[in-house]
Amino acid sequence: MSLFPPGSLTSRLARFAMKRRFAVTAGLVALLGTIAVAVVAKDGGRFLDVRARDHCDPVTFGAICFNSPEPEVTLAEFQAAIPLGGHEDWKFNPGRSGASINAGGTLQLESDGGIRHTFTRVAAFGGGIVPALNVAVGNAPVRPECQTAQTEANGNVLVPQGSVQQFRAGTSPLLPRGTSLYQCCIHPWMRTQITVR
Ligand SMILES: [Cu+2]
Repeated sequence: MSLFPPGSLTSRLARFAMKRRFAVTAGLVALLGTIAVAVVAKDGGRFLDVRARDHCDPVTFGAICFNSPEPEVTLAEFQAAIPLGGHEDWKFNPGRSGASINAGGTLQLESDGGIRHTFTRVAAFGGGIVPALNVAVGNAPVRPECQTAQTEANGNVLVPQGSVQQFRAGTSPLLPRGTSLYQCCIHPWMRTQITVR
């Protein structure tokens, strides 16, 4: 993108072309999104780092994958893993065993991948909003929580590429006291649990 001087006609045309391409392929992003999340509790339980991870390869995934920190997994490899439970590089950190944080602490939710994900509090794990990817979880029915607007109030937030979001444990509707289950509504094998104590 630095090939053209900022503001030049060539630069503007290049940006326009990129935007058009993105719009055309945006629908595919949902099919191919990935999350990996890493969680580390620090400061005596007052801070929890949660990552949504993936390793999408932009060359084969196309425009739905960008700024991928580790572009190691091709679209074919990703697709081959769907019937086997979903690609293991698409995950939250902390993983399924989860983590805990003290009430009043800060959960930082960060994208660590090249595809968008959601971080959605669910009453039980289930399917997401992309039928083709629900094969990875035995075609489980779509979770109703995945069909709400993506807002903190709904406990259903989008994790765009490059994003960093913070939520207050015990106060945010996303993080009530007790143990909650979370999944990605695009890649439903991405699951974790967080306890607010
Ligand atoms: Cu995901």
